[in-house]
Amino acid sequence: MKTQNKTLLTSLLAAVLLFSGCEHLQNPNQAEKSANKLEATPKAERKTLEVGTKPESVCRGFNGKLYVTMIGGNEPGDGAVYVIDGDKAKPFATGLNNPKGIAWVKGALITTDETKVMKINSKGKVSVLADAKDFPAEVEFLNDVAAARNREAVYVTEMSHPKRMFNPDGDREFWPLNSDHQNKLPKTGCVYKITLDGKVSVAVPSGDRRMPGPNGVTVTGPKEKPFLAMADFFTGNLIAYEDEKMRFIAKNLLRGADAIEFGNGVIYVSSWTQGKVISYNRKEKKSTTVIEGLTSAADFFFDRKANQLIIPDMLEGKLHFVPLVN
Ligand SMILES: [Ca+2]
Repeated sequence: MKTQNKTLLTSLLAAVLLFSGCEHLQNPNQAEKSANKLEATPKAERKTLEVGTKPESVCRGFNGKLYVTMIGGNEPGDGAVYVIDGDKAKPFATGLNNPKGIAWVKGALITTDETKVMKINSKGKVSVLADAKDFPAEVEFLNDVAAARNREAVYVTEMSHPKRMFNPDGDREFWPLNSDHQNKLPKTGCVYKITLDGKVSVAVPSGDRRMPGPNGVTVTGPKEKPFLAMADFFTGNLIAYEDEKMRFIAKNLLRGADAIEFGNGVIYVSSWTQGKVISYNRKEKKSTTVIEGLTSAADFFFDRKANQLIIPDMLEGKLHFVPLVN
């Protein structure tokens, strides 16, 4: 039993992803009526695509296509980035370990891979953008990647290790909020900024109890004054960081929080442990379910042009295309 739980936990660790800031890259093809075709369309359709073992994050990249990080199994080098071509998912870049967040910037896809950040060119060639030693503090579990608005840098979350957040005897069961276990979390979660020539700096510092384990990060706010917003995996808090200050957007909104995206006057948030995606109306302080009943809703892509979410269900090996109603 314990072994099974450990296996689940291992899957979990591998899984936690985030939002990727690829929103301005739409290049939708013709409206496609067939339920099994994959191109983003102006008229989005609800559909599901089987992609392989442990898809974690998705974004739009080269040639307007969708690119998906695939954690794969536990063997070193069995992780990959797949490209969605028609209704097939095919290897695009291989030899990764456990890639998680992905975002598209100028001339490259950027993905986290455990304690490294990798850069992938248009041919699928992988190089190291930032190695563990390039960070100003120890990194354990790099997760989400969001592109800066000028697409010349990325923001990457260091979630700190999720193994400390779960009861090892449970099935993806978090320790209770405000428990001793929460108090013992190391508060090393933070967000880094990495330029496309590999310079690493702290974008959101660690040490705040409200954000022990940031999973998702996104760039939001007005054009002249953008700021970062994070979804905390352990607490379910949504946090903004602006003018060097952290503040709540929502407290304990959705534990297991993974992706976070702003749009349509709401905030979309997924939960990896709860297998659901919600939209949160901040003015009304009201959550509405977008989709539920998944096993592990990971780092979805908000396809603004087609007004749909593309949600990896990591443990089921699927991508769900979910049109938005508003
Ligand atoms: Ca792997």
